[in-house]
Amino acid sequence: MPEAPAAPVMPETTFDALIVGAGFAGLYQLHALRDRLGLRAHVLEAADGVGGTWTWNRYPGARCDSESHAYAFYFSDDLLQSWDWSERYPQQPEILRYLNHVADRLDLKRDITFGARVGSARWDAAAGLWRVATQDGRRYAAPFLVTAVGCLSSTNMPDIPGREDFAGAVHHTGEWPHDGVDVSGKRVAMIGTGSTGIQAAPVLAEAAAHLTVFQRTANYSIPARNRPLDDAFKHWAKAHAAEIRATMHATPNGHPWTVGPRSALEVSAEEREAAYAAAWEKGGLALRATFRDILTDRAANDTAADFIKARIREVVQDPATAAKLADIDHPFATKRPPIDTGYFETFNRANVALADIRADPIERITATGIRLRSGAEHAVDVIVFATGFDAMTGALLRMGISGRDGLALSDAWAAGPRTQLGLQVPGFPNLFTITGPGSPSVLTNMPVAIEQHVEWITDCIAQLRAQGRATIEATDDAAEAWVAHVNDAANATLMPQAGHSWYLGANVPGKPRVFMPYAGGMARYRAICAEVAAQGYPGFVMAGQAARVPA
Ligand code: NA7
Repeated sequence: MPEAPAAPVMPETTFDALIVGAGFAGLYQLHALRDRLGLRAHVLEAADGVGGTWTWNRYPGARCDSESHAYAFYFSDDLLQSWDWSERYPQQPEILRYLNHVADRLDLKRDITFGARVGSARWDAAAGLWRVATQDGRRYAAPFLVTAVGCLSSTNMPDIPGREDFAGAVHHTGEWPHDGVDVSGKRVAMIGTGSTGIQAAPVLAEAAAHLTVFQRTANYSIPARNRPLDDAFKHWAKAHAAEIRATMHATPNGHPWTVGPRSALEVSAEEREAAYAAAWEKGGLALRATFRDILTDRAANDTAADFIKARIREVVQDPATAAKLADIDHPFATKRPPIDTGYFETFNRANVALADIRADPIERITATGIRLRSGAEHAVDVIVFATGFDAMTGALLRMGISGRDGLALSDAWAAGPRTQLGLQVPGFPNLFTITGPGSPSVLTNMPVAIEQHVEWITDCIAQLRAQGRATIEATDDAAEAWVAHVNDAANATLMPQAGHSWYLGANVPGKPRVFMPYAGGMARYRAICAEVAAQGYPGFVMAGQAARVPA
């Protein structure tokens, strides 16, 4: 038989640095490497536009839980002064507009290739280059590879039997169709009650004929108290940008508020109740910062948990539904605490039902809907999977990264991610992971974490070049010590007590159970990273020869 003609090999384009992803992280990294260091930097982005997670998460009600004036770049006064947010919490389309504004203002799009999903990235030690190929065969090379792929970008689609039999439409919230989904007049099943499901349910309920929320784990949620921002606030935020930035840099979660100095247990019951009631009225994530020990002391946490459960029982009129929604099995804020706009109130609507799939699990999907173990059938037209992500490692492991001696990242991380500071992986020279596992990332207001990583990486590459070195790589010992420290930091909190959280990888079958984000706080982490740089990068090895470039 004649041999099939070999597929044509595409020419390789070489840059000084390749960046994967054009969300917050990739955009700032491109700007920093190109416009501060003068590198020929280039971004590969799978989507057809900038936006990262906000390109894909277009589900009804998609909104950021960080307050808009804090969910922005603070490295540039021009960007701060040239943008106005319209609401307390930004909606997905507005965030996309903001990121396009950033990309246009900094003239970034000319150095981004869209529609380029990375399929492999291989360290070529002889050439000192990362050789990167997109899934459709385009080839690139660069000495530096920076991943800016986000922590929550690889969707978790549960393998429920019978999905292919379903005659209706199936959508995951994290891959929502760009032109929307019309649920009017339809019966909708929504599986999942994390931040996403809690945002989507009220909006789906408004539009659909009927909504059934399938709850495996009951969840806390705090009212967002979203509202339009008035001019006075907009002026205040711009005039006080430096103070807001300083607060976000000083506080553990990178949000524009500080943690209350008192213990929840040192005040009277009345005072505590009043403090929680004030935080509930104000709305938003700051409730978890009412007292300093909510995340570290179980008895203190119980006071916050009991307060929220009492509010759920107050809001939800049907006592049986209220009992299921308030039957929460983990301490408050040990899983990502959602904030909502009318979530619990939604269950007072005549067209909304709650299915407790902890008590009666889903057995299979049928042609007409969802069948539970008891035999109960829910006939629906649309199934919405609000089932989250293969968080923090999923997107990195999907990229086919291999380092020195062909070491696959999936093998290096077989027992869980190992990094030095969440920034580098031993065996993978010149690879930097923005908001990688082992960094504060998802436990913080993301743009704050991203700015710190981008600036550290940029300074590090500048130092390397100034010293005439070609490569930098984390040492094995440093990664070992950092993983131990990440574990210690998690164990100093109550967070590992939520055994089914995605912080631990527990939501994805077969994923190693390792607490992935750094729970020691953004301010402490920032100080550690700064100290490492000031000390000449202990825990990293700089090697090889390159032309010296003044820093
Ligand atoms: P989350 O927080 O991972 O929530 C996913 C939800 O889906 C959660 O309620 C899960 O229940 C549920 N789930 C997951 N798999 C299943 C299966 N197989 N069957 C039933 N229910 C399931 O994802 P989100 O998208 O809501 O939020 C992710 C982050 O995005 C969020 O924290 C913000 O940072 C933005 P479980 O609790 O595992 O029992």
